[in-house]
Amino acid sequence: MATRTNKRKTEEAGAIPVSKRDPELLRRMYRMMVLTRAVEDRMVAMYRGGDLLGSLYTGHWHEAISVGAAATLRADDYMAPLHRNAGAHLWRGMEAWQIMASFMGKATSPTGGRDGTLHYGRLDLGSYNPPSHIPANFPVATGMAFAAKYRGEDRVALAFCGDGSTSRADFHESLTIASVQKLPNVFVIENNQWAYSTPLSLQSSSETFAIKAVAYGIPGVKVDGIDVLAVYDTVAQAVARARAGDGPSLIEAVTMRMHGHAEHDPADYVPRAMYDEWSEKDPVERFENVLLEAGVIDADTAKQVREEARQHAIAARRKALADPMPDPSNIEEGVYAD
Ligand SMILES: Cc1ncc(C[n+]2csc(CCOP(=O)(O)OP(=O)(O)O)c2C)c(N)n1
Repeated sequence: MATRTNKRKTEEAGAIPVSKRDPELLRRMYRMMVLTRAVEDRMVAMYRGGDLLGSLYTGHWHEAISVGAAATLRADDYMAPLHRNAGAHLWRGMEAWQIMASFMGKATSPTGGRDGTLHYGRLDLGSYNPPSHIPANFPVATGMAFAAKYRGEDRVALAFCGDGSTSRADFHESLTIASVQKLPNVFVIENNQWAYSTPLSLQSSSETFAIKAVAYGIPGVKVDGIDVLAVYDTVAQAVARARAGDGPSLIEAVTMRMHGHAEHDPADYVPRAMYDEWSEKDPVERFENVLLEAGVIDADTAKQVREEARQHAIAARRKALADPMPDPSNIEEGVYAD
């Protein structure tokens, strides 16, 4: 459920009954969440088996945020994701094997193997490559939104960042320029309790991250980040507001980082009790139960969707493994934009 942090009126997120929603959209969201989990689980095995270059960053327990938020966009909208958003990439049409090829530095990865392995994006899908410095994707999202407004297009730019990223100057600069220029931005903070080893108590003294919106004079909403329908409704409302020319919104979606910062990190600093508590709140399982209870899917369909996702991930690994590494003779090509 969403909690408003300023005085503007809004509908409660997740208030629309499942029976009143488009079943095709619900099933697609479910398939994408299951696929995201299957692809990332497979990639964890690939990391452990030595298939990948460098470390692996995953979005376990972020699936509802990535998929729920991306599902609100039109195909011609923009997205500026970060390292927890494989689900958002998959929703917009990125192939699972392309994500794997990126973490393997392959020539067929979206970057051609020319950038850091987690900096994959597809401009042809309106998805900007995550930058190394976080949240440097926020100023890029304001640039995208400014361009859309300047050209008289009703496109929206959705950007994601973590709780730790809110302590950086580019977060403040982006929200300032977006609010004073009334840019069509939607900023989603994925509050997963930790920024590497830094807990929330050392990150911010604000009651919530959403409340920071008050300083910029824009709506700020805190939403349950494991409830995909609550995320969808909250982001959809912000997208509609941005598209109508009413300016940006800030959304805090609360979840937990269920793996280490990356797979090399055993995350011994996270109290065991936190994992125990959050393991009961699996967003994929939760949505599956919602759909089962509402009769949108049955148990056989759920089993089939999970098995298809597993097979899809296995096939994606096979393709990425077989793909070539970059050709050293042309490695300097395509590095700079003309
Ligand atoms: C400016 C900058 N400082 C440090 C890093 C290294 N780094 C990458 S992700 C990360 C933690 C980010 O935490 P948060 O924003 O909460 O996102 P999360 O990883 O928890 O999703 C750090 C310290 C970086 N990429 N950029």
